[in-house]
Amino acid sequence: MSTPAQKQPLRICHLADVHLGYRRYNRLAKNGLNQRELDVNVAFQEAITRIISLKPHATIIAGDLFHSVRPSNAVVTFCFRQLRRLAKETGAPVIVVSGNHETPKRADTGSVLQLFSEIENVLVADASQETFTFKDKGLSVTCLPHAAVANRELKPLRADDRFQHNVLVVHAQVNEKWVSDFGGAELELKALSPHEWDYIALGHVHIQRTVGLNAAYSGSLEHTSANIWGEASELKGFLEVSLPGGKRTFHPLTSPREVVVLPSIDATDMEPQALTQQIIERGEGVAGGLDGKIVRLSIHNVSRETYRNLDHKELRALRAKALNLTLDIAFLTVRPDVERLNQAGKGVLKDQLIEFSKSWEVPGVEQSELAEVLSGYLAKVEAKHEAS
Ligand SMILES: [Mn+2]
Repeated sequence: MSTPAQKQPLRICHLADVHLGYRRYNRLAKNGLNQRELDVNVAFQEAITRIISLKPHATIIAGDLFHSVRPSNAVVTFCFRQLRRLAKETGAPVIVVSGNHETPKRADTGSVLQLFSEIENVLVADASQETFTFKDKGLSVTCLPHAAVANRELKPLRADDRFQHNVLVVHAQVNEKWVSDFGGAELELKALSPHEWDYIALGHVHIQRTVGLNAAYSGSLEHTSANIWGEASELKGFLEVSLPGGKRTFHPLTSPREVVVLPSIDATDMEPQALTQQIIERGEGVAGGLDGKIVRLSIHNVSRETYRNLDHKELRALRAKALNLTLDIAFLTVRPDVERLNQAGKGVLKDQLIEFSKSWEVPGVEQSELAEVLSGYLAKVEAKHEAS
């Protein structure tokens, strides 16, 4: 006789895409770590502390806990201590599912995540479809790590009726919307039998989004996407999910570094000095100051000459204030006068040149002689141009 499912409500914390070990820009923190790597650690630590204070019945990490297959010893140690703290202080299971970033290409490399399964109450699904059950909570959690989805090794997805709460965890790009990272396995929501589950915890998309009625991405904990600018205004955090019912509360973090996209500048006909001034005004106009932020400013239609003559010393001083200031310069590709000459065609240009030369007076030189000399030069230039 099977044990009847216990009728108790549960609260689950769902986070994903932590990307521990992510590094960008060449700023170092006081302890020698890359500043952005440290930022990601701080965000993870904040998330763990806040989850502990919520006392959930389980925590799910839906993939990309690490940014790479072989994270540094330092960040593995940091992660080990944070997961041990979470498992110990919540006294509840922590389920870790592998994402595309930490999944090795070759199975014999082994996953770094297996190490954490040595912590009491931490369960890891790194390579294949697995189901973890918790009788005392009436909870069954089925996990689809990246490798299981990418290898198309999906077993039939069915909820287990002996448990009151059935949760599915998947690291994949579900439907084509909101692509924020490459290398994810692609799936349609209907392939996950969504009606079977009380909740589907998704990882891979770095912004918090709901997919269908009972599935959601919690988003990343910091700005670690391939295109951080496109997601600059999105809050970073984790979800708290109540079962049954699947009511979700998003808990935004306070620690993630601010990413700012400034209004672009059209530099057409702008003198170097004026352009330098406008870049500085834009930079200093950032609400709350530029200090420590990650900022992008796009400038269109800049001629190479104007760019060379910008006040680079002043711009370096401006850049030093931000953690990173990216000037995205789109150079003018075609100079209008060259274009006009090209359109004119050879014969036309020669006629125009000779016509124009009639207004010149060169002492001791006949008009016809001048026309001949000019035609000769033009022929030489054209021959050189065709040879190149
Ligand atoms: Mn990711």
